[in-house]
Amino acid sequence: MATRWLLLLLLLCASVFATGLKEYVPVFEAKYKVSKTSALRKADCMVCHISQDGEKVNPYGKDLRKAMKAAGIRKLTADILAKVEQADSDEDGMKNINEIKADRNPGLPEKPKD
Ligand SMILES: [Ca+2]
Repeated sequence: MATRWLLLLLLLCASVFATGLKEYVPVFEAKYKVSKTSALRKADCMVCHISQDGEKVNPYGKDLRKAMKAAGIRKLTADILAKVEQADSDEDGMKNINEIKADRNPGLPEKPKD
């Protein structure tokens, strides 16, 4: 019986977390006017996360978390996104804002296009 309740609780937590992720995506897409055909749109949650189901975030997600913590808020806003624009979260030599403008994932290091 206890196992069943634990399982139900886990499922509930997982769905709440998944809803949280989905609330962040529109904030990002609205701020940067992400087009329907872009790589960033296709990346969806993976702009910040390593896996669709998890807590794990990529370096861009980590910087956003730090900015939220520093601001004392627990949700993503356009202002928080702006705070990490000048950083190079994935350390590939290109600032986050420039990667986003170039339709590249700011959390995944890529070689600059020639
Ligand atoms: Ca970068």
